[in-house]
Amino acid sequence: MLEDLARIRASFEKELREAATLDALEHVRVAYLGRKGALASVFDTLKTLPPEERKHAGEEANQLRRDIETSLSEKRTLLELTERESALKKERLDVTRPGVRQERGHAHPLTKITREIIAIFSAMGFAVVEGPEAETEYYNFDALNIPPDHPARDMWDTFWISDPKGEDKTQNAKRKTGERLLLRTHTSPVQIRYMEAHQPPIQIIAPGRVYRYEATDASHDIQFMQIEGLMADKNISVANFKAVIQTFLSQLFETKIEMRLRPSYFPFTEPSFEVDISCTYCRGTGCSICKQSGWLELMGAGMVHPHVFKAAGWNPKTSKMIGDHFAGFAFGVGIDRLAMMKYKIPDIRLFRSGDLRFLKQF
Ligand code: FA5
Repeated sequence: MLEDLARIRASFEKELREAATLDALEHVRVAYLGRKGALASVFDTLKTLPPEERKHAGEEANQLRRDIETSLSEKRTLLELTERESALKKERLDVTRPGVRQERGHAHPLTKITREIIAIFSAMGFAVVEGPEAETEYYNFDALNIPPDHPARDMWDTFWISDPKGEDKTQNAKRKTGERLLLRTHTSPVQIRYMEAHQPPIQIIAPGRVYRYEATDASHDIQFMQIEGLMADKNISVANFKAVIQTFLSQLFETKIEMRLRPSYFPFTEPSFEVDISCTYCRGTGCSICKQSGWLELMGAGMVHPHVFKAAGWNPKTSKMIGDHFAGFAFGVGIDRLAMMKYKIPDIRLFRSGDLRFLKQF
């Protein structure tokens, strides 16, 4: 019996040394202390021994069980520690490892150029004002000297929010002619709104979205941006307009830009002109953007028509300010066209395409 116990102790110590993981250790425990383990059979055999032999062998067997339990418990503590250490090593945080780069958004090219334009005009003393995009027929047309049935209305076909003939049965149908709503075709209505609320002299710009019902191509969209400009004071002339626009263009393009004034017609200015700049995309040789002409139409402009001053309540007969030599110039620049020229963008439709390959270039 005592020999059996010595053999069990020896083989236990060997297996204990070899157990390198907690799982392996558990196997050793079951093999020696389990219900069907080596010690269980020792205790079964003990029962069959004569009493004088049983006492001594029983003490030895119990001693062996205590020794096995102690050894298992010590080894378990040791293995738990090493396994925790190696798990920690695997999870180690490397603070020097480069992080995952977060993509940052940025301003749309039209927003970018609008901010630049505003900065240039602000430096020249122009205040920045805004008007509604859903505009009344009165401000978009009538007050700008374009009464109903005037042929000039054909120049700006738009999206009506209520039926232009007033035949719709909606709430808007109750509006009188002039009060019907449309998506503004230009920023010029802001001129009237501002003049109604302020006294001369004035010097403003009004940036914003405008809408037109027309066919699209590389330089025309149904939605685009304009900046309106208005300067009204004594002795204002076309010379002032040319100086302001030349300064503006050379600062925006950071070089002297070739421009030309062409006679034109707008009901709200007299005289009226179009301002073209030499196409920076093809350097004036002709391309799809400038329709092979070498010039790109950038803005409509002119000297404010007296009817417009009157519509805004600035009456030369009743106002001391609006007397002799009082005049104003106004202009409406296409911001998309400026951005196309500055950033060399071949198609205006790219601005609202939502194509990230395009937008990420700015
Ligand atoms: C007007 O809108 C006038 N309100 C401008 C004006 C203001 C004249 C003050 C006199 C006094 P016009 O329709 O020409 O004019 O448009 C002005 C500019 O908007 C054009 O020169 C062009 O740069 C831009 N533009 C016009 N139509 C489009 C379009 N479909 N897509 C992109 N830009 C356009």
